[in-house]
Parts: sequence; structure tokens; C-alpha cells
Amino acid sequence: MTVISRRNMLVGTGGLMLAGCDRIVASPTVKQVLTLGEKATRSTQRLISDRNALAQEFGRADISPVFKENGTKRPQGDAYAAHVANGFADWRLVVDGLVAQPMALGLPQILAAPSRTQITRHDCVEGWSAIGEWTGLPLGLLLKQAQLSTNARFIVFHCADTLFGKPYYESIDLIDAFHPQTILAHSLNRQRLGIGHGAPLRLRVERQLGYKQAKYVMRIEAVASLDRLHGGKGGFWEDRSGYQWYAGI
Ligand SMILES: Nc1nc2c(c(=O)[nH]1)N[C@H]1C(S)=C(S)[C@@H](COP(=O)(O)O)O[C@H]1N2
Ligand SMILES: [Mo]
Repeated sequence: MTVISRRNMLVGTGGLMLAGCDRIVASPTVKQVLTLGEKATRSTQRLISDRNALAQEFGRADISPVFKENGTKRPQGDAYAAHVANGFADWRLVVDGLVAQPMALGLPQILAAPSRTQITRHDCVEGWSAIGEWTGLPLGLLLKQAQLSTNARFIVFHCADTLFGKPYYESIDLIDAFHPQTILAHSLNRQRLGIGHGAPLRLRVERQLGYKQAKYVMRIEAVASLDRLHGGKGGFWEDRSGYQWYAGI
């Protein structure tokens, strides 16, 4: 969770080290220390670049004939039913919290925005996987438009459904938020999302497990800390069952 601040620290240290140290480097002990430091920097950087690596993408022939629907298959309540009844015409995606430019976007705006398509494998902790072709708006683009504040550390996804009486929600850090494969998907296998898969909009954060892929996203909130949200662990399953917040695959 602190990779970003660690990186900032390293960048800072590196910058200082570069400032006129050439003469000191002549001493063998200093050289040794610098080599050690360099090694540490390199392994930390490998950690960071691993976080930025792309999830495997597949070909059309690999797409699963059936993509299981899991967890909520239809959010309960009149509000969602009304959205379904009028084809999500009044539905808005709210983007707020630590942003200079809060937004409320209608579905047509999201469908008209730049999109990315990716064929990836979804892995659920319950032990099933499925390959699907997802299309949607890169989250990074949206956050740039909303002018994310410098004190924002996490992006929270508030969903339309509840499970066991609690609202479903999820959160990711800024490395994942700006990862090129992190999209707000409106389509699966070139068809608009069905209700079972999270209509009208769901998160795809491809480097992580199934429970992070929030369906029925209604509101995206930028926050500095996850402590005061629901159970404080950053996600529905994290709060309920102690699932890992970072569910890297
Ligand atoms: N809002 C919401 N999002 C959710 C869930 C849910 O119950 N509600 N279940 C999660 C789990 S455990 C999985 S495996 C995937 C399932 O997505 P799918 O139904 O499209 O296969 O959604 C995830 N996102
Ligand atoms: Mo899952």
C-alpha cells in the first residue's frame, strides 16, 4: 500500500545522490555502500515495474463460451430496478472526493469516451476462471479529467448492491488506478454488460482477483485513507472475511 510513497522517497534520495557527489565516489567504502544502495534501488524498482506490468492478454479463440456470474446477479431495491426499466437513461456515474472537478456522467458520455479492449482471464478465489473480452473507459483518463488531488491515495468504487445487508464496495491504489488495463467496462464480448455481470458499468483491474472487479459501480470516490469507510479494510470481502486488500494474481 505504500509503494508510491516508497518510490517518491527513492526518487528523492537518488536526486540528492546525483547532486555533485562525483569526488566522494573515489573512496572504495563509499563505492561499496553506493553499490549496495543501487542494488536495493534496483530490486525496489523491479517491485514497482512488476506492479506496472500488463496482465496476459489472449486471443478471440480463447474466449470462454460461458462466463460465470458470481456474487450479486441483480442488485436488490427499487432504484436499480428503475434504472433497468428505463435503460439506464437517468443513471449517472458520480466521481467525487479528492478531485478538483467532480463529475456526474451519463452512460452515453461514457460510451462515447475513448475506450480500451482487452481479452483477459478472470480468476475467482472460489476456484473458477473465465476468459472474456472487456471494453471500457480507462480509469486513468477519467481521473485526469476529474483532476485528482495530490493528497488522494486510493480510489473507491461504491456499488449499487448489498450482500448480507452490507453495501458492496472496493478500492485500489493509484498504481492500479492509472494502470493501462484498469478500465470501467461497459461491454463484455462486444455486447453491453448484462445485469448479471454488473450493468451498466463495472471495474476491471486485471492484475487482481475476482472480488476486486466491482460490478454495478455507481460512484467513484478519491480518498486519502480507507480507515473510515465501512469496515475500514478497503473492500466488502476484506471487511467481511479478511480477504487480502491487494489481491495480486
Ligand atoms: N458489486 C459487486 N461486485 C462484485 C461482486 C458482487 O457480489 N457485487 N462479486 C465479486 C466476485 S467474488 C467476482 S468473482 C466477480 C464476478 O463477476 P461476474 O459476475 O461478472 O463473473 O465480481 C466481483 N464483483
Ligand atoms: Mo470471486
